[in-house]
Amino acid sequence: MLEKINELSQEINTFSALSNEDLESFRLKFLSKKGLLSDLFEDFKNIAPEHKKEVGQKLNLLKQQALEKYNTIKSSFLVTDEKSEGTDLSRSSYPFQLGSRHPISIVRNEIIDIFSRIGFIVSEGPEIENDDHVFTKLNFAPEHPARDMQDTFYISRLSMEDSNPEDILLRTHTSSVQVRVMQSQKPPIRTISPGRVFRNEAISARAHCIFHQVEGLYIDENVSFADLKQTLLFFSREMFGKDTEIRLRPSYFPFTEPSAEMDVSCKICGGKGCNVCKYTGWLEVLGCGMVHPNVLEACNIDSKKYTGFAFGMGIERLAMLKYQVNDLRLYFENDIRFLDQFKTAL
Ligand code: 2NM
Repeated sequence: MLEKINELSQEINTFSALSNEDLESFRLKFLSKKGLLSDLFEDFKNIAPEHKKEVGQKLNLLKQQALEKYNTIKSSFLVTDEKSEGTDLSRSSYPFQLGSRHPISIVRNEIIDIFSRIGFIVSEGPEIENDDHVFTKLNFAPEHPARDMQDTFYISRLSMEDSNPEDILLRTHTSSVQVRVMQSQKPPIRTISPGRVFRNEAISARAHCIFHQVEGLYIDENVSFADLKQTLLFFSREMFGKDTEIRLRPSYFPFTEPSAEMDVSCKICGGKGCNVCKYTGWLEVLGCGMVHPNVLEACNIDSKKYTGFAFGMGIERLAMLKYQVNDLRLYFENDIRFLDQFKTAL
């Protein structure tokens, strides 16, 4: 009996388990009701009384040894299980690399924020549009050069000679969103539509075939050019600082009459002239005007009763002015060295 106990003690001592199954067979072999220790305790009843003390002690020690082994291995398995469950092994190690918002998103959010404070609501629409929403309802003449394949990306064009309301194309401005708003809502309308637009341009430091716009639209009774000017002055001072001045120069757009382009006083040199404003003291920021009656009528809004103003600006251009970025392509390359510089921005 003592020999058997010694033998098992050695086996228990050298036992190691790689898996829960290994550990379970250990339990079955030694500690279960039909296990070896149970057998030994059964045999113990037949031991001669003079040996009972010694054998009993050894047998109890053996049982203790087996239980300790079992519990130690079991708890080591539990710890590793818990650890690996809560640990993302694909995660990069310390220090964490924090991301940052893209400058285009920062400026877009800032524009949305400013206009939402004076009651403008964001509206969105599809990037893949038709001729009707992008050109015809916006008072573009049938032969307008913007409809040319040289300027617009067509997905399908039914007739190569004439534009067709069913032609499918990538929107060249987000005014198409505002056509949808005018068609589906009654004035008063106060909305801005930020989004991506597409033009068939050769890519350079100053031009890209994809860029971002925010367009604004305000339609109600008695909306005047003075309302447009005050709205744009408010926007410019929120965006560029409270000392900012604006000026409007006459311009032309098919969808507005009269039309204008707006400059803001250069905040880099305070209007004295520098290389950012090309020594003029002014920076061109956006286009605007009173919505053309033809546009209102095309969208089923009574142009005798209602008037409206609209404006449109390029987000890339505003971000260039704000952060003095001199190459548009930087916005699209996602070079970490460029993006990292906006970490402290909103
Ligand atoms: C601009 C300049 C002037 C404009 C017009 C409209 C609409 F849909 F109401 F007719 N939305 N945006 C507009 C007017 C856009 O971008 C330079």
